[in-house]
Amino acid sequence: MFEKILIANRGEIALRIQRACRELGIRTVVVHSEADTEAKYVKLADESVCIGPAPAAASYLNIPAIISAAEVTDAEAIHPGYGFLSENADFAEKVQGSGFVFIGPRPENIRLMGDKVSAKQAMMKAGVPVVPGSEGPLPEAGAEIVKIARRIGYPVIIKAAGGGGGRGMRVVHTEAALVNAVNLTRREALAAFSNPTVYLEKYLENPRHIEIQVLADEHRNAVYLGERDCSMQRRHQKVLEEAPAPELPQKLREKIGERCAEACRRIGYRGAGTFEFLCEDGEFYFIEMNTRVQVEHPVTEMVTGIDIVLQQILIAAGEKLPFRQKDIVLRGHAIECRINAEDPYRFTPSPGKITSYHPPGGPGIRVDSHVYSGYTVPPYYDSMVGKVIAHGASRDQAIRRMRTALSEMVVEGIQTNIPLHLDLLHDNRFISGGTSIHYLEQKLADRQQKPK
Ligand code: MV4
Repeated sequence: MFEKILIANRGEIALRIQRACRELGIRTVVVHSEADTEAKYVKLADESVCIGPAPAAASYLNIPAIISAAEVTDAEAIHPGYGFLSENADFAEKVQGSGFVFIGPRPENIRLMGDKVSAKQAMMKAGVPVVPGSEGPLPEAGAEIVKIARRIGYPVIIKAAGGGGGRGMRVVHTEAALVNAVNLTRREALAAFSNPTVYLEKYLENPRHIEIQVLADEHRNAVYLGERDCSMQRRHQKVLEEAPAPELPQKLREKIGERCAEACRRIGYRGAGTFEFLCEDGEFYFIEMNTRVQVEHPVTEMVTGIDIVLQQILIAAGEKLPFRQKDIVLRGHAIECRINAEDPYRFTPSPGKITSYHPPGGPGIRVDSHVYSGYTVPPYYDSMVGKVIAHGASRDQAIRRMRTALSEMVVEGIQTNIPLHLDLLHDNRFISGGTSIHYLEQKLADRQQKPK
């Protein structure tokens, strides 16, 4: 096992990774920017190295500074967390090339999934159901593009191969608008991702966003840890996630989960990963794969009892998975509310000093947060200040526990989205379960029209 791991991230996930290291008796090095010097997890780490000024480009994305920090502190492995460099294949390669272990997938697998066209082709080959579409990059010739779209049927969506997470997409409803939309998306893709490659898919009008968590080791063992429903989102930012997905039949979960695990074996995947699907009318359609630990991993941990971050470390150390598929049983229901420092209905960021902080507790409640009374939320990074996770025997119990937790939670000095969460937790459509990816935005738009 490793003696020392460097954590190349900040905020709640830096603390989360540190806790897993402690459990394993591994010493920790935290790298941080000048804006995070006072963060609790920096003080809790065995060692810390300031790697640059506040802007992420100069610190958390500064590859030479991070590798130098690993060298001077004699760390053996680097955990990238989520965001920042976590899905940067060049970083993973440089980490390995400098003699450290990258706690994550092989660089070639990160690269494969980073290109959404090659990811989709690999998944098709591995037997994972994908959204019907161009089955590769769109050709140059307008007539060819028109043919493909006619075969698929309108509406279609044009996506950039270098995009993902909602960036570089355009919905097209008519043939008259098609070629123009493709050219526009190509130009935007070239500017944003230095890659003009685009592809086309059938546009699904009202899907849910369901993702499958997998773990795979170096020895071609792979398991799925069930799914998460992440449909409750605004502008591609997830707000509330849950596991399992409401109303998903066990047979379907097993079928799609097994396809994902098998795909991992096929491509020699290593580490934690997430297969993202759109689900409509009982069908799963693969869209993208994330090759990192995700923000919402705790809901899966709560229903499976498996520590995903700890498993990432064991896998990186070359160990075999300590369980098989039949050992993985989903128990009860878990919901996560992301707590953001922002205006709950205008969504403007609200950084600043937290003057008073009282996290909730009680049965089934977990809080993953790095903040404390007196902590100042810096304005330079994303606005998430923590996550509250509620577990219950049933979805109804998880919802009730979450309502109690959020109503007793105190965060003063900054604005948070806790009022929005409490509103959602009393929303009849949410309570019924199974709302689509458009539900929250529609609800917020309705609210704007007739304020309470
Ligand atoms: C789609 C889609 C409908 N049809 N693809 C947005 C994020 C990126 N991961 C893929 N996205 C979508 N792809 C087809 N063929 C609708 C979306 C989408 C979406 C997906 C997941 C979660 C939230 C979303 C919000 C708007 C659009």
